[in-house]
Order: sequence, then structure tokens, then C-alpha cells
Amino acid sequence: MVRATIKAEPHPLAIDLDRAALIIIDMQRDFLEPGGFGAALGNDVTLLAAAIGPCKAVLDAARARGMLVIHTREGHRPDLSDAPPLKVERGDPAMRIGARGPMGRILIRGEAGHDIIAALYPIDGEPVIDKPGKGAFYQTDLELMLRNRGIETLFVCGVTTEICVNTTVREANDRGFRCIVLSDCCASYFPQFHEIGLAMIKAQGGILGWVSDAASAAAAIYTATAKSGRAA
Ligand code: C5J
Repeated sequence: MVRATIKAEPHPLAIDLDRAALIIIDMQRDFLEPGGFGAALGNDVTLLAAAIGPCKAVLDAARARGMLVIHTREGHRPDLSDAPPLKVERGDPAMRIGARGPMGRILIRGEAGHDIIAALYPIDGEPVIDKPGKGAFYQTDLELMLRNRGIETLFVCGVTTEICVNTTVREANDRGFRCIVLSDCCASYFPQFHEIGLAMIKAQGGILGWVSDAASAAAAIYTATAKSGRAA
């Protein structure tokens, strides 16, 4: 057991770092780069770029410690058999899920746009969860992976704050996992939704989890690793 105290809201939190994992939600080209799903829905994708540097800082700390790092990708099978028609039928037909765009078919597994951005690309040994929904637990083997590794706490990063991050945190909370959402490692196309999304998590004594930031999480991870004398 390696105890670490994380500066967080609504209050600092002591956790066992040996039972913590980092999950990075949907940092995919389709959400962060022009020509993808986010842009097809009319969003300004540059608003998500602010999360990349902080995510990388925490990712480096987690990798240095040998912490479990899990990446997720939202997307669908090429035949769309796992995509609810309700989800596909939104927006301009030329720019819907499955339509062909500059980075291949939008939000389809195996296409360039579906992949994770270069700055945060998974390395060997880091599981990538392909999820058909907003929540990372829905129709995936994420819970099984976490239980098999004895994980209790998740550091949560990714996009978008109010959609896939928030949904995943709610799913995790109901399953008994403690979530620490790193505010600057998350982003939204709507800055006000980002703020509200974080506020909803930490309200009422942390009804869904805790909110911290990249510097606090990385510092706690590096400090504990130095003290315990263990790095991967
Ligand atoms: C959205 C996501 N916003 N990853 N997906 O459609 O948040």
C-alpha cells in the first residue's frame, strides 16, 4: 500500500496509489481535430486543446510510476450494428456517424479520426477500451479489468467534461469506484458546461467524486513514488 494525499475539492483525499488507475476518455482525433465528429456537429474543436498538455503531464507521472493507464475511444463498428439509429440519425446526413470525412468515416473504428491523438498515444501494455456509448462502462470490459487489478480509485481525464467524462464518472460511482476528475485535463466545446460538469461532481460533499488538477495529481504520484522507492 502506498498512501498519497491528493489536494482536491470538496476536500483533500487520502488514497492507496497502488489501487489507483488513470483513465483518459476519448482523446480522439474525431473530437479534437478539424474534420471529425466534433467539428461535424458544429463545434469549435480548438477549445479542447487546452486539456492535452495537462493530460500528458499526468500520463507521464502515471507511466513513471507504472500505474495502470486505460484509454477509451468512442466509436462504432463499420456496419453500424452497434450504433443506435437515434444516435446516427442526428445532424446533417453528409456529416453523421459513418459518413466519410477528411479523416475517414466519422466515429468508425479503424478510421484515422477514431484514433487517439498523437500526443497521448497509448504505449504497449495500456489497454484501449472501445466503447459504443458515452459511458466507458457501458457494453465494455472496463469493470472487469479494474476489478481484476484491485483498482479502487480512478484519476479521470478527457473529453468532453459534461458528456463522456461525466457519464463515466456516474457509472464508476455507482459501481463503487472513487473518481478524482482532473479539471484541467478535461474540456468541453462549451466552457460553461465544463464548469458546471465539474461542479456537479464535487457538490454535496462530493456526491459523484472529487475534483483536482494535473499538477496536484502528478505531484502526489511523483512524491509517493519517490518515498516508496518504487517506480515501474
Ligand atoms: C461526445 C464525448 N461529446 N466523448 N462524446 O459526443 O464526450
